[in-house]
Amino acid sequence: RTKLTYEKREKLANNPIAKKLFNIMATKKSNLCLSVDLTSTSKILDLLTRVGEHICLVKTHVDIIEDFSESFVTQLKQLADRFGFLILEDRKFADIGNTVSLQYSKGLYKIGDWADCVTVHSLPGEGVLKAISASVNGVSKGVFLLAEMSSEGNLITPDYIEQTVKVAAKYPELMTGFVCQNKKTFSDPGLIQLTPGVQLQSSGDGLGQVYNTPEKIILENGADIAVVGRGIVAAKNPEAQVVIYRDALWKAYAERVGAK
Ligand code: UP6
Repeated sequence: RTKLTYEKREKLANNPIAKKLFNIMATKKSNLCLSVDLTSTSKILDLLTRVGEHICLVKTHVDIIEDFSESFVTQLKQLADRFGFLILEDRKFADIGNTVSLQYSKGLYKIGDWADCVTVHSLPGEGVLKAISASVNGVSKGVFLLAEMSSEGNLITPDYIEQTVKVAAKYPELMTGFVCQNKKTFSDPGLIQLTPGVQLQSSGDGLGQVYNTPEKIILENGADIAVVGRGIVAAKNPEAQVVIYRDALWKAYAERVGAK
């Protein structure tokens, strides 16, 4: 899987969002996902206006925003169209299927209306994937299933990881990829490895987060898309940092697949 180019893997993907992401990565030469963990809509929109051209995906935590509105969603989607990136809502759904389908489609956020893809925990079992599959009902949407976490002392075991990958195989149309940390976690080249816990300046945050370098996560750990949050968002000059991360990540990918 990790030796194949994104162009080749686009053809092997079943999920339409995975196909689009592989295509965007190859076209924009960016395997960088920006995690915009900010609490104000104007700050999020402003940052994306400045760095959108360098990213393939934006990851939101919509429930930390203090002034959420429908107009925010409209503007976010406009930026996504203008700069050619997709939107991942990192909701980490983890309840019984019925509750998840309500959380996905209803409430204040109506995540299913605007997010191209969402993150989901496998903990509750297959029902959560079944529920999202039913809610999506043929529209082009995707799921990144959490197989591993970046945080120190997390309770995920090798058996949990194996069962997670197994259950995902039953939903090829829905699965965009896995949130995970290791290249051995799954082998299907049509799925995307999304890896958080990436920073150049620091090795942790004092609250359990563990950081690796762009080179390590792409070359050793098999990441296809790297998630960078505070490394860019909290930097003095995010425009400069975004280019540094994008270049380092792309260079590591090019080396991995043996491209010039
Ligand atoms: N995230 C992780 N680790 C995981 C899964 N998700 O850090 O295993 C998410 C966090 C945060 C982002 O919820 O939004 O990725 C990482 O941000 P950071 O780069 O600022 O640490």
